[in-house]
Amino acid sequence: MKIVSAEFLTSAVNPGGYPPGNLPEVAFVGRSNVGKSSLINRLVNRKGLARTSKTPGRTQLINFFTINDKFLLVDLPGYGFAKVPEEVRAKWGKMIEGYLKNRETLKGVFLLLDCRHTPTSQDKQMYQWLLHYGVPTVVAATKIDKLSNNQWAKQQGVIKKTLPLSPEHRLIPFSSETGRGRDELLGVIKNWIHNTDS
Ligand SMILES: Nc1nc2c(ncn2[C@@H]2O[C@H](COP(=O)(O)OP(=O)(O)OP(=O)(O)O)[C@@H](O)[C@H]2O)c(=O)[nH]1
Ligand SMILES: [Mg+2]
Repeated sequence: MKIVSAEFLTSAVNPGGYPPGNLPEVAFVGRSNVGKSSLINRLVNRKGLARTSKTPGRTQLINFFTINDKFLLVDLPGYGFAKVPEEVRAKWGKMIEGYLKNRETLKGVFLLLDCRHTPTSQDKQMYQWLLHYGVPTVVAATKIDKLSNNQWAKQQGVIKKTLPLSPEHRLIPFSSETGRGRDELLGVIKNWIHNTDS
């Protein structure tokens, strides 16, 4: 799939602020700092489109981007950031869950995990939640440029076992630094927005 245009559409906190649901949508979830916004920028090859930061907790709203005037990519706040006050975290949790549960045009979700880390209880919970609600899901391991092939060979076993990853689900290594995994993710998106299996 060729990306010919990518534009910021709007930000929202709750359903009242979502854009009209007239295009298919794909969303990205994962811990704060896992690389959601960077991944979106790399997918569309536009560095500053989604705001990124070294400090976790950068993305605090649901951000919608229009791609090729055909579909939307949705950047969600991250979960699990300890430095955010409890009530703010609860608000973000509600924001994320409310979006995932109620958005009718949502065609699929990428759950992002840092390739170097063992999935946390919140990662596991998010994965189970997506399975429970039957949301088409693909897991991607971010920052793959930080591991050697050998390290990744070991670490992917840990991730698969800890989550635990369902046999029908893929685990795609991705790097927003090198672009590894980009074509695979675009292929998944293409399938989702055309409503076929992935
Ligand atoms: N080496 C490397 N660094 C990455 C990669 N992806 C993201 N980063 C870095 O990780 C940090 C966090 O990236 P973001 O894209 O802002 O992460 P996020 O998941 O959107 O974070 P929140 O908005 O806080 O939830 C930044 O310093 C990025 O430069 C990657 O593939 N490789
Ligand atoms: Mg972000």
